[in-house]
Amino acid sequence: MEHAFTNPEFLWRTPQPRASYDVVIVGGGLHGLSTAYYLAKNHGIRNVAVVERGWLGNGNAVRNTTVIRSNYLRAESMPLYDFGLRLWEGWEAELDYDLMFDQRGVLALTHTKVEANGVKRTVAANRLTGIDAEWLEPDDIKAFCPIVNVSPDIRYPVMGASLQRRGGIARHDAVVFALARAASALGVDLLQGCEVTGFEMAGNRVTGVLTSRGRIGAGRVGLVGAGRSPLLAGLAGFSLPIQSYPLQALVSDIVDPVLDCVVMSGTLHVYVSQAQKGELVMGAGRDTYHSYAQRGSFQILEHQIQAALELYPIMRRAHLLRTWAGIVDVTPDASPILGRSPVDALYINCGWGTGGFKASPVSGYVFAHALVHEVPHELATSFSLERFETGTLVDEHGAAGVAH
Ligand code: FAD
Ligand code: PYC
Repeated sequence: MEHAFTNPEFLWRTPQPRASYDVVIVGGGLHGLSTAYYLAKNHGIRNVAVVERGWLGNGNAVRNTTVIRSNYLRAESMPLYDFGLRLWEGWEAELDYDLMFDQRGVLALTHTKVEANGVKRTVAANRLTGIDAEWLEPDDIKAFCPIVNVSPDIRYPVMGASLQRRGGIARHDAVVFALARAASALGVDLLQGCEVTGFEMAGNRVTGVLTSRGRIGAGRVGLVGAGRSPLLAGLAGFSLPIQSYPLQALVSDIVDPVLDCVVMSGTLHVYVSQAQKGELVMGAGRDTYHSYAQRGSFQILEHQIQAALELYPIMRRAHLLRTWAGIVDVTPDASPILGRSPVDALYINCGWGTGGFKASPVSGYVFAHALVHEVPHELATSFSLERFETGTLVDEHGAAGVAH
């Protein structure tokens, strides 16, 4: 199996754009690359371009903290995310790449009775759907993850946790490399430094994209721009029920192995895992103001570190190495939007918000299906844009993992 950082051969094709493509995907993050890969692999559609304003994977793709799990609450979401987790379970072999996918278990701590009841409900819903989920009492948590402070004397004592043992982490930049290589090998053109600045229309139908590298004709267009989706929709003349916020994270310096699972606390706004290299990777709730700037506010960082020191006293000895942020696209129900847009031949894949890394495989899988068949994949029928008119929302705030 090849490894991203020992193999110097990343020769994905960066050609001049062709005059036109069957499908143009706007956005070269994980979901855009995954869509292109599945268009070529599952549907034999190879006359495809991924059009990226910067370099592949410059956005959320490599800014996220790589938590993978499928323990969502709603009947509409669980099959989608769990199919995604099953794709992860086969992806290293399929892409022939070491993604450092590691099913080390994801704990979600609770700190109030209300929160504990909610998480127990999710555990029950997961089990009824065939998704692995367990409820742990504080002593079990201590045994599973010794660095968690389960003392009843802290500000927000731990009242129990859900555990998904199949959950875990992967290496995000390796996933970008692997998908880019696989898509390129199947004939997809990966056009970097190619910003979409407008759309060419014939009536209500999109016929091409206007870019910083010229006009590119398109049979169909898929918008996969994560935090910038509202701007892209605006260029096409419609609006999306999405708000863009910074979401930040940090890493410590490299320390000895102290943590071999992922621990999340939605109430205290902190979650942590330890990268294979040794850094403690730590995230927070999202920032409370809108922005397209890829940096977060200091006050969030301060609360995140306070919470971490309370929950994991051992972290007093760690040093902060680096902080960063990405721009996440948040919908009113914390669920994605997948499928048709108000413009003919223009499809949208966005709104994964704070939780789209785990969905990288399934997002591309179902969106490629929609682009080819012009109807949603059966796993995605509940995630259309129309739900915001009909009111059939899929509220996943409780399972989002980070505070909204
Ligand atoms: P992006 O990588 O942002 O891709 C969008 C691309 O579109 C960008 O490359 C951008 O340059 C391009 N683009 C935009 N406008 C244009 C244009 N006009 N022309 C051409 N290209 C354009 N999810 C989890 O499941 N688990 C986690 O632990 C997790 N942690 C996170 C932590 C942080 C700090 C952040 C910021 C996010 C986190 N997420 C997590 C969410 C996850 O990263 C995103 O939901 C997911 O990466 C979004 O899909 P993407 O990779 O395609 O997005
Ligand atoms: O969706 O599991 C998640 C997540 C963890 C951190 C950010 N998002």
